Amino acid sequence: MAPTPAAPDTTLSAAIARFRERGYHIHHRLFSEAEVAAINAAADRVIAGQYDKGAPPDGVMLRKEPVDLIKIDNTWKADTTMARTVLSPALGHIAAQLIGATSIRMWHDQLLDKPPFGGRVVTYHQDWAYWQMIAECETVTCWIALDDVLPDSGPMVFLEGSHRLGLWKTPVGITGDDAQKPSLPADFPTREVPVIIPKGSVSFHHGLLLHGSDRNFSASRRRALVSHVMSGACTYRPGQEHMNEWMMQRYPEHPKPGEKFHGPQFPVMWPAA
Ligand SMILES: O=C(O)CCC(=O)C(=O)O
Repeated sequence: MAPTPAAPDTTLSAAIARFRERGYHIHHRLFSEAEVAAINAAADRVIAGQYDKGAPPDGVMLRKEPVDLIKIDNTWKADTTMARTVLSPALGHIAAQLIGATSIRMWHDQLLDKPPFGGRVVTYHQDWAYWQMIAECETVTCWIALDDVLPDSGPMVFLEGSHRLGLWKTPVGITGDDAQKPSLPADFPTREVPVIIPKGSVSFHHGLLLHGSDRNFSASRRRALVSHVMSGACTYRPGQEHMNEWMMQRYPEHPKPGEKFHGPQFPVMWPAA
């Protein structure tokens, strides 16, 4: 019998201070070539509407004509390989260390597929601005590259350090409107950091970090599987529409206002069971 592959060493040290300063952390090749191949095969099945868990994902946006951006939410409900990936303790452990949390829960996942010479501009935004039903900004986005990300394939671009400026104006959807690009205070030290990483690597960013991405101008697909996670201490605050608001109500066990998130919509990722 083949030996079980050793779990990756996900203990961080200096990276935590850099994350606080810059708002992001890049972890190279957390997933192997074989794992990425299996995830991509699973992603194609989910895009084709084949769900090995017998249930659909929570949200499906398939752009066929013209081929644009594919965005599927909560693939973990639909597919075993996707679930194993986005709920992995390795992601949870790294996220926990970055935000100083003792436990991590899934918020929601997202499969993003920008086709060759396609996709669309994702306007600069802060993830937590869309997640105001989480009362505390203790969230991390774990963005798993499923293809080598190239300078012209529409990489995410971070405005380094911008998470320290607090909550910005929420852009009006994914419009591609460059006028919505935030102009930070002139004396604020920042730079644009494109996330050019090989497949299997994971980029982690803070819920307040401003980031966006351009269209895919390359001949390759640019796929990513994103695990949006939160501290296990985060509490539910009603008032903003969100997919998770409707979905969690389907389960008898879900948080009431002011309670910590719990129930099947928000699985624990760390500590590992
Ligand atoms: O993949 C992209 O281009 C944008 C992703 C993003 O905004 C996010 O995962 O927070």
